Amino acid sequence: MTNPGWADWAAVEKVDPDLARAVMDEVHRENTKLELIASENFSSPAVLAALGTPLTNKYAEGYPGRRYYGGCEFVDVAENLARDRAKKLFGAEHVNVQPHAGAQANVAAYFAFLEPGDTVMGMSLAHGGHLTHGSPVSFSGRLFNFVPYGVRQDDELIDLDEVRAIATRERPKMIVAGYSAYSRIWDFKAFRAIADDVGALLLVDAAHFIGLVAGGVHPNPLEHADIVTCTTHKTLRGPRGAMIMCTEEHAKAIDKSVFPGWQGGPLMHSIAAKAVAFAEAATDEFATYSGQVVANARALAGSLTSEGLRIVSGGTDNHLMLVDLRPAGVTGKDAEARLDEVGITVNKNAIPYDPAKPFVASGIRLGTPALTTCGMKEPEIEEVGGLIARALKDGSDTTTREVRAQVAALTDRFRPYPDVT
Ligand code: DSN
Repeated sequence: MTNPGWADWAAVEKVDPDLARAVMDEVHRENTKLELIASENFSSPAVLAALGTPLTNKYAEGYPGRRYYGGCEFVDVAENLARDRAKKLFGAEHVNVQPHAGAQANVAAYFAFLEPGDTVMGMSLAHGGHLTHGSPVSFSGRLFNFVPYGVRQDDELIDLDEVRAIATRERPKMIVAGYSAYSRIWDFKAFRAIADDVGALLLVDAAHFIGLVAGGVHPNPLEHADIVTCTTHKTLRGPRGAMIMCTEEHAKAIDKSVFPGWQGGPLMHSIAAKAVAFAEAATDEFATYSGQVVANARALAGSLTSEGLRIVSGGTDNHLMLVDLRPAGVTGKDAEARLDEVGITVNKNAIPYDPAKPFVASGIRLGTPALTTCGMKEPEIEEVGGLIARALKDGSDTTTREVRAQVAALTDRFRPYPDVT
């Protein structure tokens, strides 16, 4: 096939040099900083190319074969490819690939089964849950009666006895399992049993770890949950977006809630890129990648621990970890700024039972999906751990200069888009 003209970057530079400069600056940033934000990753050139197609032009409200617009025969092919690939990849009975983002997937999934005011359980944001799991500043906490559960103070693991006791007392209509900042494998089976005991639906928000499931290095929540929501751009390494998977029994309710319930026209270019990402995620190369993400996270946690920092719950089984910075005498806010100064991108994060305010926080959250995409393995990740510890312990100009130089040496060898200069 000849190179289609729309993928011509020069056209953007010509029409909008200001925007082109911002994009190229961002690519330069991605190429020259060490990306450790646990929810970020670098999509492949194939995913990026699929995003930049004329499929963005098409209105396709409805679902394949049942649209409210004519001319949908080819976007139907794209959506069917995405749905069928996701079904196969995760063993799902039904998949809706239209949610624009994780929060939209969750709102649609909640409203497929709940009425405002219904009681739901979700992990507290302060203990590693997500805003949409009942935080009072999100629609979820405002519209539903969310009752939070959390982790024990002593070992920082989910307290299943507490989850069971709350469920028995509150009789929720739904239990939401899943996290944005928890570094251990979730006991889906135990949550299923608790949900069954109280007659609740079990929804797993797998946004963070779904790529590890695709890669075969993490238990599959589909084996236990009624509904699984997830994003497609974190460990799964696809385009920014989301999807909902469920049993056949709930398929109609989910589809109706996504459209016309909460969304209008689906983003067909994004759905096309999801299809490409699912094809990539089904390869042996992706399985190897996922295994390396987990191995790298363990290596990073080990290296930080040996530098005297404390990993919440003592370690990690997935792609992320929370680092308690109190032993280093620095706040999460200051650590984020300090690491940015040396070229390492992270986010401050509350740790469980954090005495600091959320905007200051006592911790940072680190993840290995992005650096693993760049090809890093244990030796380089351990070097990154050493650089983080050094930068946090010593803010002198000499250390700043030296760490920056070591970051540059690493990003010269490991960068997401080496062909872009
Ligand atoms: N913002 C995502 C994260 O960083 O985990 C979740 O929505």
